[in-house]
Amino acid sequence: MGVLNVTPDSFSDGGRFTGPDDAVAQGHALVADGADWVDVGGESTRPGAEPVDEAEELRRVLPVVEALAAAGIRVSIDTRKAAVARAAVGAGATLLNDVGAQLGDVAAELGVAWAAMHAQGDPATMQLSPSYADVVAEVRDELVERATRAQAAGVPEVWIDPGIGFGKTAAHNLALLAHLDELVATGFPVLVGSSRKAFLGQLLGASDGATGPVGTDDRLEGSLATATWAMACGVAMVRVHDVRAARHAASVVAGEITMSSAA
Ligand code: PMM
Repeated sequence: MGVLNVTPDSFSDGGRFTGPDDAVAQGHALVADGADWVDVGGESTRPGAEPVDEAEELRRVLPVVEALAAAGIRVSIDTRKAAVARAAVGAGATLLNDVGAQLGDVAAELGVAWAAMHAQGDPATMQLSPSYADVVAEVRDELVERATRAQAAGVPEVWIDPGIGFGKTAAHNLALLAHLDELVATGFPVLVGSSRKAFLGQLLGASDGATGPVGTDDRLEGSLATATWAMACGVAMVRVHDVRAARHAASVVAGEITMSSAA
């Protein structure tokens, strides 16, 4: 799943694709690089981000969803708002990527796939004091409860996502990654988004012996390491900015050897 944020303020690609034409071109580029899905988002959910009003979010995402879906690309809509989800599905999106895990009923009503992502708190405050007694069990149990409810309500395809970085410390993120097998064992297809996230900046900075984190554009090794690990754990989809590199890693994990390359 390739990330396409049509926002001025996302932590990594914010401000790069604010005009519809640039964003649509980037969506095509993600697919050319090997993405199966393009995940279009119009509201930044980075820590401390301010909420965006519905009209503005619709203005950002709808032309992009419409153009990419019309070109036959599988589009997911990354939103926390039911009205944006409905309009995006009307424009051709077929997966609700729901970082609040609240839109299961909307997915059921619309008859589209739903990805329920775990978050503790809202983006504005979620990194202030994340707290769990047992992060792996709590995240798993909450996701299974919501996913089971959505399935019963008639959602045709339900994904679960541990929500790396959403109300989690670096230690919480690492614990969730270390125990991805527990999410896979639930039987729901698992989606993981670790690409370029802050905890990777911290780990890579420490690896360099630096006092601070490395910048968002310098986190490829950590993004690939975590994506590869996730795939090896049986995760069905990774949400990434660097699609070509992740696609390469996926082809190695899957052992996609053709006759010509096997020689
Ligand atoms: N992370 C972000 C946004 N949307 N959706 C899912 N399902 N999983 C994630 O981990 C996730 C997400 C934040 O990253 P971005 O600002 O690069 O989009």
